[in-house]
Amino acid sequence: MRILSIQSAVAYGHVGNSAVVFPLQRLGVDVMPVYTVCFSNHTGYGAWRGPMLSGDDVREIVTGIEERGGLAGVDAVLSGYQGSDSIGDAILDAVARVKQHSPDAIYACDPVLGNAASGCHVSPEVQNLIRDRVVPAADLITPNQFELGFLTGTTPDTLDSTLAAADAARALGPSSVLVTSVVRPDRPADTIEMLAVTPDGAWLVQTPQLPLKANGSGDVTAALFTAHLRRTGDPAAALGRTAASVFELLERTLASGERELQLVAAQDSYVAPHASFEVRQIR
Ligand code: PXL
Repeated sequence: MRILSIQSAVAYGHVGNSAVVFPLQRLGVDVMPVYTVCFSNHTGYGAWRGPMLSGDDVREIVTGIEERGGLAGVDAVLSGYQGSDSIGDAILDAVARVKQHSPDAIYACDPVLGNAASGCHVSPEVQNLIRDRVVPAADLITPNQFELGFLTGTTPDTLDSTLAAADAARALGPSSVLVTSVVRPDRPADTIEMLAVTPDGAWLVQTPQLPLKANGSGDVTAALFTAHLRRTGDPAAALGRTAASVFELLERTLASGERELQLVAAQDSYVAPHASFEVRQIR
């Protein structure tokens, strides 16, 4: 399997491509990382150093890959946090070119906008670009519940309203939606759920909610689900495997006391997680 992944690079810690490349490689995926920023560390620290690339820089790199024949045989294009609207345009351009060379490729878009706790943390231009142009071009999107609400102009807060919002998001273009955080009022204490909705049905998985918020965990979730769904075509299997791997990664990170994801130490959890969570088909 081959994935073109257009995301951030950080030297210290793990977000964007610096979070997803290793887990994907550990699963045997041939990843072509294209970087959108080259930062010292993620922005969660409030200070960082290093350059942002422009949309033209990203286009140049994708053109170079194309000239080597590297856009053929691509199974998926993956994108995450977009710091500027010129990057969004370059990603859309890359998706179109990959689909010319690889008609079966899917575009998996993590519509990174923010979260319920801290609100939106991308500019209004990027918010509009993602909602109006990027999401409609995607085959799979992986919003959290807050992002799902923004995309659909709704406030999903129960299982029914989250399912309805996922259907509304699918009406925008993407055939599949993974809601990476479902927090419904009637859930058991200290649990969190993920919901996958595809043309074939809807599936829910519940895991313990660990007391930590690690930057990059959403990036790993999106990448693993994309790879497993593309490889197996089985949403329930992809959901269960992703939940188990990410839970173990977070559990190990929590135990370490470190702020950054324990991405390398958790390497076996991508291939053969010990954890196993029931995946329930709800439609
Ligand atoms: O996890 C998304 C992400 C991507 N890129 C950069 C980030 C973050 C989250 O903090 O700082 C540069």
